[in-house]
Amino acid sequence: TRVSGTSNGGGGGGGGDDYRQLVQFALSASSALKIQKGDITEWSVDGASDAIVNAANERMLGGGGVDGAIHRAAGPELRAACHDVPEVRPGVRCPTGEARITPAFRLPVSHVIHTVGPIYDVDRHPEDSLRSAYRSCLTLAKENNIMYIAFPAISCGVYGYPYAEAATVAISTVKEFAEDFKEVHLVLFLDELYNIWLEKARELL
Ligand code: AR6
Repeated sequence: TRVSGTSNGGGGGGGGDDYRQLVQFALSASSALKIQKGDITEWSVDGASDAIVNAANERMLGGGGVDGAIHRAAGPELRAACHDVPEVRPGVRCPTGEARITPAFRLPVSHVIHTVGPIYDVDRHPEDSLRSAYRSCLTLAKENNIMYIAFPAISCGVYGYPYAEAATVAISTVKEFAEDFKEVHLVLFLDELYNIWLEKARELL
């Protein structure tokens, strides 16, 4: 159910929502899924318990893509906080499909939830792993009383997950948590990805 084309939730730096092309779908009577273009490091909801998700790797000490952008914007304190996350085995702080939470430091949100999606061509069950990554983030967010959460397209960059298949996993998993959040945002950096995910949402919601 498409509810409307605009909203005042999320985003940073003021201005209207038009440039983000924000489209809103109802998940339940009191919650919405919002799809928009943009840079997730600028996303926040004023005065609310909010978090962004980082598409990290198992070491959890930064990297390229959205991970690099988040670490640059959060400042060196984020790397230190990640370093403090205990290793579950040598070099692994967050196994694929799991999630860990840290403060967000210089970012405008209160927390960063770090997750690790599958490397599409290497993982033997990429769909299960991707679903598990989304579920782990949403579960951890819920445990921390986060009401507003924004995801990037986990695994859709260097990890090579096909865009449409990833959208199906993301949207269907978010739907399972419809009652638990006020707003779930999908913040998509690339036009092509945004167009495909929006089409998928119209199909599934
Ligand atoms: N805001 C929102 N989305 C972004 C941003 C941004 N600022 N920057 C990039 N994206 P990727 P992965 C999009 O490669 O595939 C890292 O090195 C990007 O266009 O960041 O899960 C980690 O350390 C793409 O659509 O993550 C890991 O080693 C999406 O974010 C590895 O990459 C995800 O692309 C994880 O690979």
